Amino acid sequence: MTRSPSTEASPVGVEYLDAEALRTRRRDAGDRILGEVHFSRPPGTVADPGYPVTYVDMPQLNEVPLVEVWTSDRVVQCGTFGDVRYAHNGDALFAAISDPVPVDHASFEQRTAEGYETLFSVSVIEEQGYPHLLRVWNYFPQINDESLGLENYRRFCRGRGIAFQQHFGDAAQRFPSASALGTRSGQLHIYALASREPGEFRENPRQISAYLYPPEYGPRSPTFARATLKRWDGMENLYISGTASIVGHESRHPGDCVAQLDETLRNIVALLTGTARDEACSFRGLEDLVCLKVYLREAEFLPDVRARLQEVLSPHAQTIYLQADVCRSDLLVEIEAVACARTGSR
Ligand code: 3EB
Repeated sequence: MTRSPSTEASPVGVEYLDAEALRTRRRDAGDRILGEVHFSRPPGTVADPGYPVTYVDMPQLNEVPLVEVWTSDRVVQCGTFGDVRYAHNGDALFAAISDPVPVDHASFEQRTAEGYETLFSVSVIEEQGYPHLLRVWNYFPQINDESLGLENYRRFCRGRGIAFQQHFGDAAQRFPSASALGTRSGQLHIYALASREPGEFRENPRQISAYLYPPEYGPRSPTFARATLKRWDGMENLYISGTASIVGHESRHPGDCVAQLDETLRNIVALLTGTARDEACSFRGLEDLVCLKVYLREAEFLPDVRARLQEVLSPHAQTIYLQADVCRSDLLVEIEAVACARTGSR
């Protein structure tokens, strides 16, 4: 079996590092890190490395905990604007913002909108020269609880939707790929990858576009694409949104985590093969996934899910398993991934 291409050689890469590998990386190449995301509580006070570091209170189920590290092939420049921290390298910008607003507070929607507006603001994304928002992550507590008569995820979608409408108008074709998951506690965290040159936003032929979901899923449809294709030099990267057991707009296989996993994998295969066909890319299937985050509603699903994934993934794929609330209460598993293929390798 040939080793799947790594994202490391690209202007922007992602790797999941254990504590020791992260220490080494920070020491030897800390000036080529765009950002870190830790899935655990903050480890007390640590020296500020300059680039964005986000601590998400989401239990990690791996025996050896891993940190999500976004890397650059050259020295990055770091900055702050308002509450946003960012790092950029000429091709891409990584930015993160955290807001301590309580989710059940009346201002949560407004604060979500403001968080996005700060991220979008001229000074961060545009003045620095990275107008193309490629991929966004959203994490906050109590995602399936109701506050002020509406589920918090749906309130989040309203706030985010307002910010997108102000920034993009109704141009759904500019929505980035995304994930939105529930944490155990803590702040509203939003982090994002943007670029100087555009990517291609992809939809899934098996699913209705999220921004066209009918109103039964909330007063404002979620504003995200199913995946973003970005070519960095000779590498094709597909940033796949959080993907779950949804066909059309309906959740499938209630109560059956393994059946939901298989439906999710069919959705991911459809994204990969559809993108390969329409964009003349080299993706073949699940073997092209290099980094995955697998969100499980219950830790007890881990053995079955891990066993099934080991059958279908490349042995070189890296996987972080997290216990998290998925944003529809009937969904038990959700997977986000990065696929990578060398251009012309098919
Ligand atoms: C879905 O397909 C499942 O609101 O940003 C997946 C990825 C989901 C991103 C978001 C929601 C989001 O609708 C949920």
